Formats: sequence, C-alpha cells, structure tokens
Amino acid sequence: MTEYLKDGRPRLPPNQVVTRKFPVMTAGTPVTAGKDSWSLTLDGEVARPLTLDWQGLTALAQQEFTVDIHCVTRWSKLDTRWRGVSVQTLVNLVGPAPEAAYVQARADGNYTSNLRLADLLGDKAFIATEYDGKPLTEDHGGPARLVVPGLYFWKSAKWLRGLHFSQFDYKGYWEKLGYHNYGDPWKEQRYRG
Ligand SMILES: Nc1nc2c(c(=O)[nH]1)N[C@H]1C(S)=C(S)[C@@H](COP(=O)(O)O)O[C@H]1N2
Ligand SMILES: [Mo]
Repeated sequence: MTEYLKDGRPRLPPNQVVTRKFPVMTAGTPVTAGKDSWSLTLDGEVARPLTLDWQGLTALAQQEFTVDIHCVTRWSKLDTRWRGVSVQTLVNLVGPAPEAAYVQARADGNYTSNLRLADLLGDKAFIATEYDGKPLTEDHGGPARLVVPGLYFWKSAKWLRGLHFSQFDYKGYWEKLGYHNYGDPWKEQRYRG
C-alpha cells in the first residue's frame, strides 16, 4: 500500500526504491580525521567565524532526528535515526550576513556540495555524530557528517570539515560533474540538462 506524508505527498519521491540496507557511496578514497584531529570551520560572510573541535561540537545542544533519505542512484531509506547538532544552532552562533544565501559544505578528501542557506535552517539539516544510537562509523562519514534529508543524499557531505557561507553559489564535487545544482528528489532533479 502506498504511504503518504502529512501534506498528501506519497512517502517516496518518484522512481525511488526502499532499501533496508545502508549502502556506502563514496567517490574516491575517503581521508578521514579521527576525533582528536577533527575540526569544523564555519567561515565566509559571517559576523563571527568559528572553528569547533570535537569537544566544542559535542558541547553544543544535541538533537535527535528521524528522517527519510534519498540517493540519486534510486535507493531511499526510511526512518533513519540520527543524533547531532542542528545547522540552525551553528547559524545562530556565526551570524551569516544577509546576502550570504549559499553554503558550501567542505569535507575531507576535497568533497564539496553546494546548498541554499534557507534549506538548512529550522532543523532541516544537521551535523550527525551518531547513527542508530551508535557513533557514526567511518564509512558513513564519521566522526561527523552533514545530513540534508530534503535533498538527494549527495548533498550530505561525509567527513564534514567546514561550512562556508557566501553570496555566491559555488558548485560542489558532483554538481561540477553534471549532477543537478539543486537536487530536489520530489522534482527528480537528478542530473543537469
Ligand atoms: N565526503 C564525501 N561525502 C559524500 C560522498 C563522498 O563521496 N564523499 N558521497 C555522497 C553520496 S553520492 C551519497 S549517496 C552519500 C552516501 O552516504 P552513505 O555512504 O552514508 O550512504 O554521501 C554523500 N556524501
Ligand atoms: Mo549518491
């Protein structure tokens, strides 16, 4: 039976298939930092640039998130459980300039993704440090990754090391290679052109 969301949309975006596994999707070889050498830099057009180490991140308010995720390769995973820090919490700390409408997520291994700041606000995105009640494993982006459930999962940078706020929309790793700039699964924005 088809499940529906509260707003009447079917639960699954078009042409997605539910998986119960958790596939690992990594371009190239991940370069991961252990918790001791990890840090997260929030910079660009912000009032108060900030670099947090592991202790700094985990000292912030932690929240639980249960969300559906949708990969452009057509798998979706429902009710994934995460714990971490809402991007809104970080935004409140750094104070982006009014013209800084975009955020570039920066990860170890030169992976980047581009996002609209508006899509990260109000607990719509978070920095996850736990998955399903356990510390986030390295293959899924541990010690910390971005999760933006409203967009295809390539936007959710694993091994996250920075959020760069800007008036400019710098294309990310996959976006430069032809993935859609925005990536709305409900509109099937998979690839450009
Ligand atoms: N740093 C980094 N983040 C990344 C990727 C990557 O290759 N490197 N792959 C992206 C893609 S295409 C997807 S579908 C998801 C996969 O996350 P998972 O391996 O936890 O399923 O991570 C995204 N984040
Ligand atoms: Mo993906």
